[in-house]
Amino acid sequence: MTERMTGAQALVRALEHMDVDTVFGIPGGAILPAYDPLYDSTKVRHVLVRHEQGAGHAAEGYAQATGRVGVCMATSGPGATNLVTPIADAYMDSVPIVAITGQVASAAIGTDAFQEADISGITMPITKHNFLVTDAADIPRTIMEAFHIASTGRPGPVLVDISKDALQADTDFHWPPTMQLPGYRPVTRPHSKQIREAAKLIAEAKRPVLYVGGGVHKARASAELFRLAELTSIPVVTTLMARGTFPDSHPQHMGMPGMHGSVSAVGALQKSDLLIGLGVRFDDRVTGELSSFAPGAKVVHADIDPAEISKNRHADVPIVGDCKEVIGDLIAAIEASGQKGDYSAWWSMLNAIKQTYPLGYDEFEDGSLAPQYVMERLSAIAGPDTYYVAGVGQHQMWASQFIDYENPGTFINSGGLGTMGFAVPAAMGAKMGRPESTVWAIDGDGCFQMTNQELATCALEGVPIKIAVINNGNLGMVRQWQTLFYDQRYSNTNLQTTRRIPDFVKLADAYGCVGLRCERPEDVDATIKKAMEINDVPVVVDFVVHQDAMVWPMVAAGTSNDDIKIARHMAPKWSEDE
Ligand SMILES: Cc1ncc(C[n+]2csc(CCOP(=O)(O)OP(=O)(O)O)c2C)c(N)n1
Ligand SMILES: [Mg+2]
Repeated sequence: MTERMTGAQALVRALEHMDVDTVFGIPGGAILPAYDPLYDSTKVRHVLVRHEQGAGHAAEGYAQATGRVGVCMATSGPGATNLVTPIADAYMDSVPIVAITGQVASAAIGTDAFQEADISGITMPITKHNFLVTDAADIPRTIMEAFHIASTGRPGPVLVDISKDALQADTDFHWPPTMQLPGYRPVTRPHSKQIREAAKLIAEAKRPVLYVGGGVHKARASAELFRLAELTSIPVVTTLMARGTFPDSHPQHMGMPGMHGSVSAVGALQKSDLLIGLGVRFDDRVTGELSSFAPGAKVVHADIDPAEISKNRHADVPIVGDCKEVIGDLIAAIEASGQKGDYSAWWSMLNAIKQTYPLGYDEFEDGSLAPQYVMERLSAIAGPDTYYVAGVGQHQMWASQFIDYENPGTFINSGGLGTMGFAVPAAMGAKMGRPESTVWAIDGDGCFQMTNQELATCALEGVPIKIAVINNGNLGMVRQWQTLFYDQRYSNTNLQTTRRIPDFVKLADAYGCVGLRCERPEDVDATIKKAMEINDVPVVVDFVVHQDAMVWPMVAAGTSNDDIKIARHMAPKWSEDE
């Protein structure tokens, strides 16, 4: 049935048909027509954020926690440009979001009109696709296409920029529209010949590793991964984007690889003779110096995005397909062949490395708090059913290293772009998507000061997230690099938070949240338990920690994984032996 309505009404109706229940945004002139029918929608809840960056990260957090498309909305010009960072973030981490922006009237486009910014031009390289809509009749179809593109194939952000006159014009609305995407057909079914090749290499290998990335959880393939791992007895490493995709407690789990990976995970990759890359992109933070990465390994690389395959490292067996299908087919091929590799020598080597070089950290003699201890206790008390959402910096790496992830998707963070300010709004979005779950943001004192205004949103909208501010008084990760590579010349990394500017407890209070402070190891458990008991308002815990805690192990940027250090000037034995 066709109904007569405005473009703005058609937009809201289309969002309702797409089952959107939450939109994060801020209104303004160009998008104002859309906010009027939104006011009446009983299906779509609009969450008024305090900064558009918060809207974008909230959409990402929502998407990551639910597997559905997150939606954010902003006006033209500065509203739209404030979305650029989260759009870039979603692009780097393949997060499905749809960003809807108002644009100046079509007749004014290109005239430097008030609040005009060419947001589709600006976001061209950081969106999976984007649209500029100037005809009301195109709105429903474009919205359907945007959701389809964002959520299928390799997920990613899609921008829909709609001119004000298109929102105001009358049009005929009917649903469903017919999508017109002739050139868009992501390949999900892997090629059977490639699967057989991969199965053959797996049977022949002596030192294989399952190198698991964010794509496996995005394909909802953790159960398949678990079966493949147990069927083959191959060790597993999970990247920063894949933490929880394979349980940390499993004996075959070697940890996280990369710049701050465990010696066992980095060692497994380096010494491997077969890397089975699943939904990974051989990121420089994992490979270190590319030319010396896993030098003896053949590579099977499966990804839904053909552009990733052989981008950084040549794939001997390229497999284009959805990881759920790829892994399922691999299992079938391995079972059919009846062959099983013999990895016993490999396992004795890996188990020895794992035993000799567990993750660890130093306590401080002055009785001050070690940030890693906070993570361990948070992990133990909040448990593996909690969603942990990290900011960017040292605290992010400790959150990855010292929290035990048992469930897929329970660690949400900004991996590719490394966006400070991600945690608070993303945690808000995650909590709105999963209201029944506990959501802990783990933030740095620097990151927290970038987006903590969304505490107001959380308090007013009834989103009781918990935030652990790991307050080391510094831009800690940058300070760590200054310690190691710039002669301890601490140029512009001291935030002077020790002077309590701002006082995070008072700030929490000002935002209608509960603020707690913890400065001594003996108070950590009681403070976390107290925070766990407060479920009606957001809680901010100011964990004042020692400024000199460092993230180890570390592979210095641009150097070889073989040169991993477990502490300053301390290399593990395995790299010296060979
Ligand atoms: C938006 C943005 N600006 C700058 C950086 C560079 N950067 C990476 S980590 C970091 C320090 C973060 O400080 P804090 O939030 O206190 O975390 P810590 O490392 O101390 O745990 C900085 C400045 C960044 N990643 N993102
Ligand atoms: Mg800090």
